[in-house]
Amino acid sequence: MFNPKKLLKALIAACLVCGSLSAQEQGFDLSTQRSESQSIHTIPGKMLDHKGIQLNPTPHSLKLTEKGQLDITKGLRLNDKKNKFSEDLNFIVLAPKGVKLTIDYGSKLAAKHGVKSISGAYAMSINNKGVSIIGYDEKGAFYGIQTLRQLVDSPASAGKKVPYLEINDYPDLLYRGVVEGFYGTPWSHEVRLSLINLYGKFKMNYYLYGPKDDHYHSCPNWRLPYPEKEAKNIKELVESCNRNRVDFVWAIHPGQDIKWNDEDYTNLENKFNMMYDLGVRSFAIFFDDIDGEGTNPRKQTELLNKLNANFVKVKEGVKPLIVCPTDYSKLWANPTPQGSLSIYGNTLDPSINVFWTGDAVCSDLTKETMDWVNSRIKRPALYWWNFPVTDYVRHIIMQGPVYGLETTLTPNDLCGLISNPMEHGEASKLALYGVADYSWNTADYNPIDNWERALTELTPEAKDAYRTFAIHSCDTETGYRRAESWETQTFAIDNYTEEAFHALFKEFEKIERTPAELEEKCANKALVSELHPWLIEFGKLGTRGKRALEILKIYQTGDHAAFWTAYTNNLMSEEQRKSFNAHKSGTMKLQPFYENTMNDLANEFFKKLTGEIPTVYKGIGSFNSLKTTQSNLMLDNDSTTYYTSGTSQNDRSWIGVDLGCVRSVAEVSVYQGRNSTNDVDYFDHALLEYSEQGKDWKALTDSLKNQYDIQWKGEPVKARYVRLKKLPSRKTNWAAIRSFEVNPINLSSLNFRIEAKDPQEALRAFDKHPGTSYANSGVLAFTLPENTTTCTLLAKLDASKGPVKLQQLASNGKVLSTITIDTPFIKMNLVKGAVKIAIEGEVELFEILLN
Ligand code: LOG
Repeated sequence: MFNPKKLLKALIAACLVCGSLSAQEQGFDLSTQRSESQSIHTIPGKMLDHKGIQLNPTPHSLKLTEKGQLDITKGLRLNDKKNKFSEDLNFIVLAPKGVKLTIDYGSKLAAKHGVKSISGAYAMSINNKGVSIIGYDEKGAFYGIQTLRQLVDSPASAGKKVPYLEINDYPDLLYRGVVEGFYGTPWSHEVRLSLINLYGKFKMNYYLYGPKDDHYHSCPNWRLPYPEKEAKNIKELVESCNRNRVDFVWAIHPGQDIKWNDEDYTNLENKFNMMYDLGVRSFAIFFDDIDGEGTNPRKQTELLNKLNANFVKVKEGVKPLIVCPTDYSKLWANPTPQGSLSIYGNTLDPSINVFWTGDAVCSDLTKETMDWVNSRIKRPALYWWNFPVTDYVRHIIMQGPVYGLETTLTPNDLCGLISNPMEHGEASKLALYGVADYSWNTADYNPIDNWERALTELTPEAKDAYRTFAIHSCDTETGYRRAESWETQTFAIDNYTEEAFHALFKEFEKIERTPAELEEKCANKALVSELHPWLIEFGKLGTRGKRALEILKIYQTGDHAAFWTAYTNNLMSEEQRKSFNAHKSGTMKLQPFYENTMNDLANEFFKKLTGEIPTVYKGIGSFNSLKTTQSNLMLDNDSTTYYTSGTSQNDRSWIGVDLGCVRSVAEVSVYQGRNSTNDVDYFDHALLEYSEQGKDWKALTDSLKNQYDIQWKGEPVKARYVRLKKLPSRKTNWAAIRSFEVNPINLSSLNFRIEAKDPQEALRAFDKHPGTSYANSGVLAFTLPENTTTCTLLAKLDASKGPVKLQQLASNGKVLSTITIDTPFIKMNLVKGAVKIAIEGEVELFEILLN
């Protein structure tokens, strides 16, 4: 679990040693602090029929009035009363003889037209007299224009005939937008500009600039002016924001090395002045993810109030200040009246807005969490939503619906919703489309409908392909969990209908085709290039999923050789796994289906051949994540990989294995932690236990204190389950296990001898676990136990690596028979007098079965 103190110490240490390391290189362990909650909620909402009118955000009131359409084929005659919008109308043809388009704003006028007295509110009517847009203020009129833009582009306005209607609309939340606040490569200038246009189009009004890896925003250069090129770019961003009626908020992140003295105060004010001169009129100070002096809340509020009085309130046109406190999440915020949030509440100028990320770093927006923080900071907080950010799971691309935001909230609960997106700006647009909708019209927010509309809006020419990719690319697997593949039904090999089989087969086929289709059709090439590495892996997932289904059918024909050949051909190589792990999709259902199907088939096959239950164990225990394929990481005979709980341990925690059947257990070893030397994620007070039924547990050891690696050997006991149970202790870290071994086989326990380059490794070919294998090169020889009559090889051949020879030898070393192995599945009868077998050549051996 996240221990801010410890992590931050590491961070500061790294900063001191390495000088100008980027934030992402400073050893800040993002993955451990962002996965507090592992529960996955279903996605509310359903697709609606919008009758060809595609508007985002959803207007508060839209009435199709009398039947009729305004013909705009001859263009529109602009009556721009305040002369402010001529540059915002490039989507229509302006013509002196066209139909009338009146745009005006002002509080009195607005009141007369029933427009709410809220910045951004507007009314629009389209009737036989033309189009009229009345804004409460300039922003309102601009938003009316955005609605008109979408209306004109909607299918309902085909042939340039816009339906007659009345819209009365206004934003619910004051602040709607985006914080570029992630660790990792900051967005490119082009992506930023493209996103700013999107904010304007969808009525978002805040863009906070605060990429952690911009050194002039953060440590070490926050005191210095931007170099010329960067300064010019920022100026351009401000201009683009102004055109889009978006407030460009420049954020500073000085807390890592700030000194609470006059010099640094002046440095800060100077920097603000430099930014002011570039056109910036909104400012934020981020005190997140820091340690040491900088976290002092009294000093923070003093500084903020001083800046507020001397700069914000004094300089022409500067908007209210925003702060991200160090206690930005309930996970570690001090709840007491002495805590920093209460200090903020009591001393911070009421005009200053305060960020809050919720109960955890990445978490749902609820009334409960807002009440909790608001009662302390004494104002409605500004919600910093860590979605769809993926800086803590960079192998993931989050394309799922925007949900987890309570729709009963009002401006009394929060003053705004600001999303922290992915470093992939184009791929984040899908989520921002939802953020815009929710923050504008909270009560009507419909997650599924919004997501469907977003896909159509963003990739109209390639919606199906983008949708197929997106629906299977939502979850973080171990972080802020999101529903994924919700339309796909997977199954176990012994429990499915033909219908489910065919539906899944079709889905995998579709997945296989998706990369080519999206790359070919999608007009947004910048999006395609961000998605590209994921698309490559996605296509491969489609292929191996489809093959897994085909292999299931082959298995049922009973053709052993055909099955084993197809099975081994569909296994992922180490390299394939590496590239999949770097760009994952389908982590919730599809890849687990592939893994489970392949494993189950291999296990069934082993049972069929031997009549024995394979020594394939399953992870069990009190943590939900044990039910996922993640738990295999402690059972894979590889102590460099580990299972991690993803949630805190408590006094009811335990982690164990199910041995598949009652076995005679004589040896257990458990290697705790994420590494072999010094991790904190382990049970520091624990007990090793076993059970036949999984109900009554008996101790195998005494209680173990501070024992990182645990080994037990003794009189065999009968058990199907073995577990490590936590005993009372104050530790609340996550728990990690590198290896949980029961009855590890070793050379001395065999009733035959093995000769190989690495005999210990070669045991994998005899471990009765068809999922493990030994990569033989050179000669592997083994003696035959008495009365052995057949030998079956489950192998995988690689023709490019040369021939593989198998010889049967007599006790005097004489070769009795030689064959060349040319199929991966071989069952052969032993020659009379054979006492030993020698296999020579490069071959991967999964199991050698002697009968
Ligand atoms: C950082 C943020 C990062 C996010 C997700 C805040 C206020 N700050 O835990 O820069 O992108 O988590 O990893 C953060 O959320 N800290």
